[in-house]
Amino acid sequence: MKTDTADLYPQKGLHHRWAGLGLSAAILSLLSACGAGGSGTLTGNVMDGYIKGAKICIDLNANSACDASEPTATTGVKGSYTVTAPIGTDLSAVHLVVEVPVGAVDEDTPSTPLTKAYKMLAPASTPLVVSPLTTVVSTHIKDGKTLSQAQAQARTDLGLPADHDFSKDYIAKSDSAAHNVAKMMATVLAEKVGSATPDLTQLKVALTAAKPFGAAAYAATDVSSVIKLTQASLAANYTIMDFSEAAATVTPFEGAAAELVSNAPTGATGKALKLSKPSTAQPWGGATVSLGYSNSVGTLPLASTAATISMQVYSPRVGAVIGLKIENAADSTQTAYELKVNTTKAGAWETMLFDYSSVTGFSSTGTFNKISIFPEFFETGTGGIFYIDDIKFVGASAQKSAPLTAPVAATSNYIARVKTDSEAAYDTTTGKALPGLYETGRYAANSGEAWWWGANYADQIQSGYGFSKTNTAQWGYGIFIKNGGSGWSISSATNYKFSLGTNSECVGVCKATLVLVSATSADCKATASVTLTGAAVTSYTKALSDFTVVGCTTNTMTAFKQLKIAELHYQMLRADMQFTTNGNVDGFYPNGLGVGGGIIFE
Ligand SMILES: [Ca+2]
Ligand SMILES: [Ca+2]
Repeated sequence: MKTDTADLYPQKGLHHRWAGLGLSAAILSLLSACGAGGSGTLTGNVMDGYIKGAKICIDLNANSACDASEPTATTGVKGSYTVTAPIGTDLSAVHLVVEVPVGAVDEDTPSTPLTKAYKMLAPASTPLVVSPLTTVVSTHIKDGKTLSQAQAQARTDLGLPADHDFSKDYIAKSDSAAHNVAKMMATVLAEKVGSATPDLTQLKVALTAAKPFGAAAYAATDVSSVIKLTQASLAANYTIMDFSEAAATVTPFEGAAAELVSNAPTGATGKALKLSKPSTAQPWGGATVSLGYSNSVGTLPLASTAATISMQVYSPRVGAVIGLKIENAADSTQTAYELKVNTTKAGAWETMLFDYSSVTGFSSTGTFNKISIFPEFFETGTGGIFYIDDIKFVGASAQKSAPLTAPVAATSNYIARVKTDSEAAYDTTTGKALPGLYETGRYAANSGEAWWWGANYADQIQSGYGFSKTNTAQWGYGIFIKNGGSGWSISSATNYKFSLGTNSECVGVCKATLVLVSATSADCKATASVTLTGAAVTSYTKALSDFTVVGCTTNTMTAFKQLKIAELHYQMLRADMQFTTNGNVDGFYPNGLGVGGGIIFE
């Protein structure tokens, strides 16, 4: 602040208020005599760190934005500013507004211009400092409090001491504790208010978001961890597991003990995980927590920019190492990632963040749907009791996919096993009964175009083979398998497995189109395609989530899976055939498609 300048604060109604705040004699000496009006020059510093390149104005029309008609300045070195109020302005009734643009420089981090815009306020009657902290004071004044009431409430909200003076430059005073709180609050303002014109509702939302972190920021020796917690609380998130789910299970391993309990220390919501590791346990003893088949949870939507998991942890001691591992529940050969974080509280809940983007070589590629927790990871177990609750994914609002489910059929995964008697038996359009209720057949717009039609191998049926390049009116051909009953249920399946053969000329070129026809309506179906990769009968797995649904009441795969499936089709469409290698002198090109082996939804 500039106590050495001859700045004037000559406003009506200011003297009694300022005197009431106990401002120093040095500041009071700056005041000129009050008149019944007159212009007022306001000067001070804008900060959380000093911010250069921000716009500041006197918000005469109280819309929390700087309008063209309002006295405006740009902050200079050390965030310094000077603006002059018009004659007659009642500074006790207006606020200063600071618009911090992208690219402004915070002298805390001078080499990294700010990447997020935000706004700050301060009562114009106390203009020496405009900071994230004064923004809270202004918020309370706008909400109906007097200046002194607002200052008292802001101290409480932000965990500041009772004697904190909002008009003192905390940087000049080397008050790093207050500076920490300001940094935290600036983070919240950037995230919750941003460049929008903040109305009272937005300001209060920001304040509410900041409240849980004020005291921790004030007490922190390194505020970066508090900032990270603040950012995590502001980011989109979803609950991976809170242990109250009906499907919640825990599987301890390597000597650790774990169970789900309803009597965790106050602060848990519903059930929580109770964990301990005796000295006899392996250093890597822990527990896998899950909601589905194969110890899975919903697949994490990991990305390079969103790879943080938060957990509520209740530790018996400070400095205990908590490990958290993420891996693929269905594929143990996929790379897994482990992180260790130390507890910072004893006998109290704390939020712990596990940011996998900090792991050297981290890649979000793959499926991560299994979580294991390690108390006293690679420490000698003390047998101390740990509690875990509310495991959340930070940075996305929904899981990528649901936890795994068990394979559909208990006795056999096969819903159809296609085995033919003779070629002739298939050379009809009405199909042929399979063992059980199933029926199979083939179709084409013009089977006369095919050179070879309806053959059979052992354990396999084949439909068309050679097709003419010139008959472009024809779309192709298909093979179907029908359920003779009410249909197959695929509601709990994730994948569709089947086996197709083709001729060698098609390998890597031709595609088969897959069609699932619902039992509800022949128009309601799901389609996908696969590139044929082997001439011999080759097994393929297609994720059901890769299908496109058309013609149904609700055209989503989630809804479609609730319908029963009446028919399975495998088609070779003309657009997906190869017309490069000629198969014979009659002008037919080999584009065969055979179905063999089992057909499985699991
Ligand atoms: Ca304005
Ligand atoms: Ca819980």
